[in-house]
Amino acid sequence: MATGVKVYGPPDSTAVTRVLACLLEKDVEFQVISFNMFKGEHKNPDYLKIQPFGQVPAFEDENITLFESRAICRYVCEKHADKGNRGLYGTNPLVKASIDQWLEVEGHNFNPPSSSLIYQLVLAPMMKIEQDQEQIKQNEDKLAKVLDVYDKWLGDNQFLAGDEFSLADLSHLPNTQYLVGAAEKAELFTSRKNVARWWGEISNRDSWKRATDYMQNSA
Ligand SMILES: N[C@@H](CCC(=O)N[C@@H](CS)C(=O)NCC(=O)O)C(=O)O
Repeated sequence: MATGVKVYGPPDSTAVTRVLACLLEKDVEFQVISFNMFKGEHKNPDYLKIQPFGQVPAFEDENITLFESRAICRYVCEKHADKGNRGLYGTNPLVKASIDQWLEVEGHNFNPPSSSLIYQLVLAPMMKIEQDQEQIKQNEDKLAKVLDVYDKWLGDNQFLAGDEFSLADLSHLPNTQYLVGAAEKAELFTSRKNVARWWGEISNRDSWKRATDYMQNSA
C-alpha cells in the first residue's frame, strides 16, 4: 500500500517538482497523485476543495491539506527538522531569515520572468499557441538583470543563503531546469561565471537527479 504524504499534480509542473525535490532532500516518503492539466482536471470541483485557485501542487498530510509550493516546503522542513538534510531550512533564526529572504527573491524577482519564458518557449508551442516575441524579449531582459545580481552575490557566497545548500537554492531548480533544457536558454546561466558554478553544484545533487526522473517520467 502506498504511504507517506500526498502531492497532487503532474511532476513536470515546476511548482510540483519544487515540493518533490524538498521531500527527496528531506528523505520524507510521499506519493504523487498526478492528473492531466491539459484536460483541465485541476479545475474539477473536488480538486478545488483542496486548492481553491485550481493550481498545482496541493499537499496532504494527516488529513490536513496545504497549497503554495514554498509554504509546503517550509512545512516539510519544520516538521521533519531531524530527517534528511537537517540544514535545508537553517538551524537558527538568522539563517532561516536569510533563506526566507532568498525565497522571497526567487518568488518575486526570479520566478515571474522565468515562468513567462517557460510559458512562451516551452508550453505555448506544445499547446499550439502563437509565441509573443515581445514578451520573450522583455522577460529575457528582466531575467538577465536579476541574474547579474545573483552573479555578483554568488561571487562572495557559495550558495544564496551562505555556505550551505538551502531551500532558497532548491526553489530555483525547477524553472532553471526548463530554461537550460527545453527552453534552450542555458546561456543566461552559463555566461555568468558564478551563476554557472552555482547551477552546476545545485543541479548535481542526488535529490535533484531523482526529482528530474519524476519530471521526465510524468509525460
Ligand atoms: N505560487 C503557486 C503557483 C502554482 C502554479 O502557478 N502552478 C501552475 C503550474 S507550475 C499551475 O497550476 N498552472 C495552472 C493554472 O494556473 O491554471 C505555488 O508555488 O504553488
